Amino acid sequence: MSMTPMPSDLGGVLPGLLGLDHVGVAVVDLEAAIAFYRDLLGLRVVHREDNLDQQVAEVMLSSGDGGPDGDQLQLLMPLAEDSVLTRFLVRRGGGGLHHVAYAVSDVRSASRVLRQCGVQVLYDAPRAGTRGSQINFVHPKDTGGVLLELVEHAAADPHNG
Ligand code: V0V
Ligand code: CO
Repeated sequence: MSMTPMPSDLGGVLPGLLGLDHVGVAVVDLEAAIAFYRDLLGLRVVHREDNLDQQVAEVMLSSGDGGPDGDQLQLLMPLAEDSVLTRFLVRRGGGGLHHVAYAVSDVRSASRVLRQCGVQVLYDAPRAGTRGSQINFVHPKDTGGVLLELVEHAAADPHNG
């Protein structure tokens, strides 16, 4: 893992980091995965959505109310054969931990600061995430091998601050 030294004028602190938001798990069979986490573990489905930009079907589950203090699990199944998620599943030969998402108050400034620190942020501008959020990603090569998502929730989202 290559770690880029933080410029001292930035203090090494990402602005507006609010905390862990969700863990993304890639699955081949979405309904089977929902059955496991909902019916066996007792998590609640708090949201479902197809994200055509990311080419994924997505289900958010939580053991709490799905709010900022509750844990959230995001199950992801590809909607297209040439999607990044399909590549991930093929490469791994099945599902697995796909990404870890942190909530930030401002995804543009967080992305800018990381970029200034030499970190590979994937998109020039944020894209559409779940429930009207705006998202960006840090390449796994800069994070110790885990794809990292930055998510800024929509102001009107009642589930998240
Ligand atoms: C690939 N690699 C990963 C990985 N995907 N490592 C850890 N976690 C992952 N998820 C590694 C792979 O093992 C290779 O390592 C290297 O990266 C290049 O592999 P690749 O198959 O050529 O992968 P790429 O470069 O085609 O794609 C990797 C990136 C891609 C990260 C660029 O997955 C991407 O654009 N992700 C952002 C979009 C996304 O993931 N959307 C789905 C979630 P070696 O072999 O070189 O060591 S959507 C979502 O979360 C939403 C909507 C939401 O929360 O609201
Ligand atoms: Co996500």
